[in-house]
Amino acid sequence: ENLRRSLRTALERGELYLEYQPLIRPPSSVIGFEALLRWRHPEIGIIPPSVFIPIAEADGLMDEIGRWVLEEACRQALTWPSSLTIAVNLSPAQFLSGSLTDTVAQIIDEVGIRADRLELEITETVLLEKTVDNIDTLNTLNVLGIRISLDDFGTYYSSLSYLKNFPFDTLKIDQYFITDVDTDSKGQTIVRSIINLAHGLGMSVTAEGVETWAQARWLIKENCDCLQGNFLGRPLEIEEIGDFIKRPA
Ligand code: G
Ligand code: G
Ligand code: MN
Ligand code: NA
Repeated sequence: ENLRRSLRTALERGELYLEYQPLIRPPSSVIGFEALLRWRHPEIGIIPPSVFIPIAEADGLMDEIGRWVLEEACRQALTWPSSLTIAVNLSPAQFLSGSLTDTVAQIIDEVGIRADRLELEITETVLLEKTVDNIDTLNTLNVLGIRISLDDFGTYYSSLSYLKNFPFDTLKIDQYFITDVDTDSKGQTIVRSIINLAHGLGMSVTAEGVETWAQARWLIKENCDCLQGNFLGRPLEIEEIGDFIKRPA
């Protein structure tokens, strides 16, 4: 309740900021970063998004915060080499707001970033309702040249009909499946199938939460297109990005 009140002013006080986690094409090229929202609370310290995003959504603040995230991430990406992409997570409220495509089009225009450098990540939960509208939204974004990733794939209500009906460019396999992918044979069968399915549908695959060399090696062997996780690069502060990009591959 205290948090709720201070979240209302967090944005204007500059307490929200973004970290950037590298997306790696095996074996080691940086192809872009995923923006991850953080809140530096003056008394409590750093509060993770899993704590404050639900509050922001419940209080109707997520549209404004989400807009700020998009603009901030795009401005930041403009300072990087132009081959690098920027991935931004969308909250369900943002996706369902009805104004998302206008907002995104306006921001990329204002910031002056190429649309194909922007990737929007959505989770399956937003697809459960208003399906026809959702397909329209995704198609419009696609026509603009923006790429769409299905985040946290494999958990929740994963439905194969989403893959048939929605225009995703990338499928991000949830960390849940990656944790023991080097040792668990059932999990391996599932991940291998997801990779083949995605490739068959013309999508690329990103593995999330890669924490060990053994996991990375297995995924590379199975033709996973992109790896993300603390083993390859933890979320970075803005000032750390330059060095990370320049590091020897
Ligand atoms: O960074 P971390 O692992 O704490 O993120 C936890 C969750 O918060 C993840 O599900 C992530 O997708 C989500 N998240 C991080 N940044 C943003 C953001 O800018 N907007 C939205 N809607 N979700 C975010
Ligand atoms: O839901 P989404 O995939 O957007 O959330 C990504 C979250 O996963 C971020 O909060 C990020 O901090 C976290 N994360 C990224 N890499 C790793 C990792 O290797 N291990 C763990 N445990 N979490 C990670
Ligand atoms: Mn994500
Ligand atoms: Na995820």
